[in-house]
Amino acid sequence: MTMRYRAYAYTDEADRSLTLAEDVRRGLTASPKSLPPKYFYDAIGARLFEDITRLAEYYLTRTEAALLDKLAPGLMRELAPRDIVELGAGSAAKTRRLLDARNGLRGTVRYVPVDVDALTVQASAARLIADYRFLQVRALVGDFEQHLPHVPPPVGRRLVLFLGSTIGNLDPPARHRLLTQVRDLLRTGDDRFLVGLDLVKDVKVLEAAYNDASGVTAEFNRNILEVVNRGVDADFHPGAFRHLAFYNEGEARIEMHLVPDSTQEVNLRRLGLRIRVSPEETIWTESCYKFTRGSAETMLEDAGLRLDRWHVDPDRYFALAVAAPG
Ligand code: AVJ
Repeated sequence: MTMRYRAYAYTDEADRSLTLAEDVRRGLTASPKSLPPKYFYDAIGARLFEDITRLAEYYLTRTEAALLDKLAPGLMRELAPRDIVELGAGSAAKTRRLLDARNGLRGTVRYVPVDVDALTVQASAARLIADYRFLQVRALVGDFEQHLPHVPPPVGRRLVLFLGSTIGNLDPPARHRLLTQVRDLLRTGDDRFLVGLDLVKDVKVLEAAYNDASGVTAEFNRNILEVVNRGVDADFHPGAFRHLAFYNEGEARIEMHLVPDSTQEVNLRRLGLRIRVSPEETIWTESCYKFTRGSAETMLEDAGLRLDRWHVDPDRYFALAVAAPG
């Protein structure tokens, strides 16, 4: 690929399977049992998530996309970033809405996608470089919860992106850790952080988004057991587990769980482990925290950031928050 592309890897397949083994052992020997949601996204899981984003009930992706389309020209003119760092960049589909709005502005922009999947990063970089003449890509193959300190110093005004309400998957301590590292990425008072936040709303709307009538989210949820079976040579029967997703009002989060229909004895051969999952138990697979302007301001301020702009869609379903160094 051209000089306009560089990639630096801080994790590889071996690392990831080791981390998976550790995460599975910790999660499935704890009470309640749990598995980290990052293991949803093998090839099948990534496709199922793409399907979820097209579901009528799952409003998040299209609501954020419409907001981005509306705001991008003003944001790119106002912020005119030279350096765009994106956490969990994936296929960079969302980023394109910002880059399209930059066409016509002068000068080069450096894009730093941070993603664990080297192939996804490389493929999206090739397409981006072909489509945007002003773009240079300096990829960071790594986990945004561990490797943000490896993000190179900015080459100009910086915009850090964290879209899709993926920040909602982090529990408060992990979220605070990440936000303080984002704070460190912002070097001057002109740098900004743009984060997508799904908002607290009618419980029926929230629960429908995670319990779609066609059962795609249920399949997406169960697929994590296939990832574990492959990763640690286990013998889970995903079909013996029921999908459960509900809104925990007190914690302002959707919780996704897997519930066994009957007691399941599971061998995790690579871990030398045998576990039992009884029907009174669940395996907690994901938390999706929901935000208000107040909770967003507090979490940003706690990390040394300041809420600078707050943009919501007409239904007040989703927000794009722009934060500045505090
Ligand atoms: C991609 C993490 C934002 O939390 O809504 C979709 C993942 N889980 N349906 C979310 C998800 C169940 C999604 N994020």
